[in-house]
Amino acid sequence: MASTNQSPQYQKAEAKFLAAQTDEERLMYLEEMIRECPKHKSSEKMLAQLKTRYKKLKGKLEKSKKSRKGKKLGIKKADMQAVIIGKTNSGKSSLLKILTNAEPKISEIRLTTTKPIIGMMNYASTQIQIIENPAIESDYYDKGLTNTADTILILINSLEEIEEIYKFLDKANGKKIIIFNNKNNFDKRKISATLQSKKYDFVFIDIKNQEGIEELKEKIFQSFGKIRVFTKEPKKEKSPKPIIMNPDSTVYDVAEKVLKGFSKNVKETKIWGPSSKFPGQKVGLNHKLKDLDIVEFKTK
Ligand SMILES: Nc1nc2c(ncn2[C@@H]2O[C@H](COP(=O)(O)OP(=O)(O)OP(=O)(O)O)[C@@H](O)[C@H]2O)c(=O)[nH]1
Ligand SMILES: [Mg+2]
Repeated sequence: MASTNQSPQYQKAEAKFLAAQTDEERLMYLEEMIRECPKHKSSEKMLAQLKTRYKKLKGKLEKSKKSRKGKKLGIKKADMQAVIIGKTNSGKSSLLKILTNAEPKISEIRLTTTKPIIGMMNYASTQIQIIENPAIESDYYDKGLTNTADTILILINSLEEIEEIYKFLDKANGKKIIIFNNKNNFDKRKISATLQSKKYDFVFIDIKNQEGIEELKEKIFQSFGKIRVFTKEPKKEKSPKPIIMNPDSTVYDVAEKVLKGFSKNVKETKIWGPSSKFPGQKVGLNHKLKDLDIVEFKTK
């Protein structure tokens, strides 16, 4: 593409084209070059070349866009998964950062988060996966992620946002928790009273002042409806980490899980905690457990 005898506008566009960093930019400047290229006989060949190049690049870009859209993000769903959704700038990344080990970019610039960001929250000796979904009003928002999450954390800065966000939840099955982040210093009492009267499950927080964060963590954990069971061996301390079970799980279920299918090897079971009549009570395999029970297995 010799640019001799071309107009200064064309030469400018060409210079920008050559300096471009991305294909999107290249495409934009190619378009400009085509526009600035003289349309007379002597430039015919050159114009044709430019157009071919433009078509090729455009095709390439469209293909990569499609494959990006169709590709699963490869997020491995944990036992307990919550997704944060909300409008841009509502504080989703700030919340993710305060709850988990993730280090998302936080900025007053709109649509800073352009792909889901995963964090892990340690709470009550359990690991909970929390994901920031990009803003609902953007192309980056991942509907599937919200639809499959166990719990949906709806982050808002004003009450009007609730209705707007609920429009995105027609196929979402998870538990919903409304989190009111008081960025604009509304009257906490009034907001809480309204949310309460509408029977929403909600938490009032102020990320900047770290208000309400512990209450929120507890609510998130409770939303999964799981119970924590510690196990122990005779004459030893209980396990530092509980195993996470569904409610109404029995001693048998726990034995199957920790002994990897060898519950038949259990000779005797003792329990401590909320489901026991007294500490160290001997129970059978079909005894139902409660949150924070400790189970001791004596095996053959
Ligand atoms: N004053 C105040 N500012 C906050 C609070 N929470 C977040 N911000 C600010 O609001 C801006 C946006 O916060 P982000 O956490 O990036 O918001 P986001 O929802 O992740 O936004 P996008 O990813 O861009 O859609 C940042 O400048 C934050 O510092 C808060 O409780 N109080
Ligand atoms: Mg963000």
